[in-house]
Amino acid sequence: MLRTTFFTAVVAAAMFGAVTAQAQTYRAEYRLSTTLGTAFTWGQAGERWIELVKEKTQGRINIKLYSGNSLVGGEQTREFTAIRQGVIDMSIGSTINWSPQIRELNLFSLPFLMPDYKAIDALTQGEVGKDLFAVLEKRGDVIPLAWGENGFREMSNSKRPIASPADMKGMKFRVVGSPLYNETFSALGANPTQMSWADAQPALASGAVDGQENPLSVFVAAKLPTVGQKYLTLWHYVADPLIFVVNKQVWNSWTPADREAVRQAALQAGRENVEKARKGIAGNDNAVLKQIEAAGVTVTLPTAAQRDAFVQATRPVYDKWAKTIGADLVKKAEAAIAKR
Ligand code: X2X
Repeated sequence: MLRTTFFTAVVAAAMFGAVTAQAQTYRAEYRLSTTLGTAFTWGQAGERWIELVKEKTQGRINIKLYSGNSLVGGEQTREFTAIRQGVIDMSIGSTINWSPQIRELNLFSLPFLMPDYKAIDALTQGEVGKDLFAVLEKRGDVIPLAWGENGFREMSNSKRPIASPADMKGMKFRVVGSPLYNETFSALGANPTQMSWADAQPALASGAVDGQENPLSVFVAAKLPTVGQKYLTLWHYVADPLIFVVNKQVWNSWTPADREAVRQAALQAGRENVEKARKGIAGNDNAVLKQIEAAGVTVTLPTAAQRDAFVQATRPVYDKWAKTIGADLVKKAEAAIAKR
């Protein structure tokens, strides 16, 4: 009798201890940041990651989505710093938005580095992807888990069809807040202005800027033809992969089994996100383009010679930034793309 009571007490104490330990380390809710919301594939990837984590951890890890970079007042280029500082626990972020803090991520913004989807995959799914994850973990204090995709960035404007750098002369473009974009658009003869996505939409609507560049899926979901973006040039000059990350301290507060569950959830949500981001755009499936043309947009597909004029005009910017990114990393990326 006495022994049984003692045993029960020990078990109870152990169980209670486990519960308190969990209560101390696991928060009731974790904050996941994205730039675009659930009307876009990017925000939908956030919802999916949350759902899969909940399922795979039997509800131990609950996450809330903060889209529009609302935890940093919409300032998407400050997101990475906020993850590092623990203001944001998890994120699905764009390589463009994090490149002011992690210079190697400018790789994907080198003009005309990646000619097609296979080239993106050759980087993200190969050695280059691993190298970038190592950089993020070492210098960024985050745990990178999986790749997603925003897409190839195409240029639109309200003024005229663009088939050459000369057509861009003096045109005002909203660009993302990475200095490489300013230099690229200046090299093309345009007049770039850096602003957040939150500021870009009213600026396009009021005509404060003439054009912008974003993936076709964003162009459609943000209804850019309704704010006068009537000319679209398919030049595929850069593409921005997305990266699923968790703040290092938050990661370390979870059990190894839960970490693995979060990783598997990210990998699955990432794969689904890439597939969704390419749907209607890749290969012969051009449903998205048809939808854009139906909205009265004039679509320009530059010829090889026309495309080459954009490549030549931006080559000095490429060469300059290759040094900033790291000559070895850029060479490795070029070799992986050549072999794809
Ligand atoms: O701001 C943009 O253009 C967007 C939404 O594509 C990014 O966050 C990079």
